[in-house]
Amino acid sequence: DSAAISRLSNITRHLYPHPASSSSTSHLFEGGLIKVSPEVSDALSRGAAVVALESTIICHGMPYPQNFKTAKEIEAIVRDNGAIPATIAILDGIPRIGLQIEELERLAKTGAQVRKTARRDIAAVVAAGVDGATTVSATMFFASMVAISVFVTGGIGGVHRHGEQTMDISSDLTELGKTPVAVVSAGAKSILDIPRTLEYLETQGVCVAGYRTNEFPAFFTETSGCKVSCRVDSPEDAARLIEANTKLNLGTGVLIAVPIPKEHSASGSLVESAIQKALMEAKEKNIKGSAETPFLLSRVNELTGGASLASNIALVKNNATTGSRIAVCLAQMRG
Ligand code: PSU
Ligand code: MN
Repeated sequence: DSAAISRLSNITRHLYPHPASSSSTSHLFEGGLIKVSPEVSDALSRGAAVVALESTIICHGMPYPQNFKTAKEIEAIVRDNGAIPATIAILDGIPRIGLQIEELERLAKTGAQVRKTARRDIAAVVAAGVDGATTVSATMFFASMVAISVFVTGGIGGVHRHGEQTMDISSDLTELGKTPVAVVSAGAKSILDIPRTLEYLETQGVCVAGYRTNEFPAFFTETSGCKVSCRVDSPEDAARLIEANTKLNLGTGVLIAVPIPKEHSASGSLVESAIQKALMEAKEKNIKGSAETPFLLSRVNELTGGASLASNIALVKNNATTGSRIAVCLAQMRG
């Protein structure tokens, strides 16, 4: 409705004070190129806590029906902690912020047939009028467009092993370098080169904060052996960090790294040997580029007999709880 559009235009005007970008951004909404659900739009206009959620994790990160069940549970956790969930995806060529349950189900059921959509794919998916499952980079882009400050996911992409030769570096890292959204994740999987991922984030000027830890977590396990440069110990601490980043107009994202709860951490050696095997298979089958991460995720899950999927689901839920609390603190702070 037009009231919602004008509220969103105000938000985007505030975000992009430059007149040229303000008119072109609000035109996006008026032209119907982006649709924000009424609930999310209302929460944003009230300054209430909103948490963005991605859709690649649904379509490419987990099998059906666990992906659908998890997506619903995550939205429920966000609500239980006082925030409004905003799952982001592209449906029939329209970027959507906040989905109905039937739309979540459609994405979950169609799974890997839905095009994985990183930043570089957004224009092509919109132009083709098809569905797209947004990765961390694309989800950050859309979240930032409507001024959502907190985004919860499982793990981020990073520098792939041998990335110094292949140059396979996830656009999640460059997006963190230029888009002011706080991403709450359990670190990065050891399918990646974690030390180089952290180096790259440093180059991009991204603040990486350990949540109640001094170490960067490795998704399935609490530690990666790599230290983080900053630590927060509560949702308030994290919100203060995000607010400082915003007020200073640094323009960069913040990565809040929340270790998997001890009771859910998978055996490090079990996962590591599965990763080694999956990496070898990917090489043999010549699986590269954007297909590599989904392939590795599903092979590691198969090879660990589902243990890694259970850990994956548990850590996303834990991140949803922490991320929602951070979003609520931030909304109160901005009150
Ligand atoms: N890591 C995970 N689970 C995931 C992803 C990464 O543990 O679902 C997804 C996220 O959407 C992330 C994307 O943004 O994979 C990164 O893909 P690539 O490595 O192709 O950039
Ligand atoms: Mn890649």
